[in-house]
Amino acid sequence: MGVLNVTPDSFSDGGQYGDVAEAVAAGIAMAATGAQWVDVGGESTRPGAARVGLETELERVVPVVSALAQAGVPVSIDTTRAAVARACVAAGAQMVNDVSGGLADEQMLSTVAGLEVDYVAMHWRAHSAHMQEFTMYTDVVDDVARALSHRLEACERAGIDPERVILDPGLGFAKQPHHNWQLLHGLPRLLAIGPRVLVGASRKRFLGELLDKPEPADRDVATAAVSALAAAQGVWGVRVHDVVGSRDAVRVAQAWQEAR
Ligand code: PMM
Repeated sequence: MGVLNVTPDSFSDGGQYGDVAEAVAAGIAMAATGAQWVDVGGESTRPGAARVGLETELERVVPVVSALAQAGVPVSIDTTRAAVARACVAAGAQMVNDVSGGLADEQMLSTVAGLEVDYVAMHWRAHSAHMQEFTMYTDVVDDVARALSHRLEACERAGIDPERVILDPGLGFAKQPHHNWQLLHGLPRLLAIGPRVLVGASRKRFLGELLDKPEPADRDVATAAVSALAAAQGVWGVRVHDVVGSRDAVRVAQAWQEAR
């Protein structure tokens, strides 16, 4: 899954695209180079980020989603708002990627149930402005697995087909660096819950801290390493900025597994 942030302030690629046409061209290029999904987001979730208004978010994402869908690119919409999810599915998106797993907007799960699209439910504790105040865990793998199981139950109660749900541990969201490593090591426990699993490690700070690389764009090799290892564990997808590196990494992992 390629990341297409149409925000002025995302942590690694904010402000990269000058206009809709540039963003659309970047999304088409991601699909052409191996992204099976392009994930369009109009609200930065970088730690400490303030929220954007609904209208601003809609103005940023709907034209890009619409043009990509028309070009035949499978689009997921990265939003915590039901109204944005609804507008983007109407514009052609086929998946909703909700970093709050339905907790930020009480209309989200029932809206998604009615839209009949795939739904990513990520582990989340608070909006980005405050999330790093909530990094206490008894056992992070156990706590996140339990929270994701509860979100899966909430999805089912709202009428979402469990086959449509994808779970995501939410690396970097209300997590300290060691929590992210423990969650990666604990992927088998998350996979055992049942649904497909998505991992979003791309360019995140815990990789920069490990390798002493303060620039997010210098973390793509590390990201590809995570992609290979996560693919070998059996995750369904990896959400990345550099599609080519992770596409190659995932292919290596696949060939390795298939030789069994
Ligand atoms: N991370 C970010 C944004 N959206 N969605 C999912 N499902 N999983 C993630 O880990 C995730 C996400 C933050 O990264 P960005 O600013 O590079 O988009």
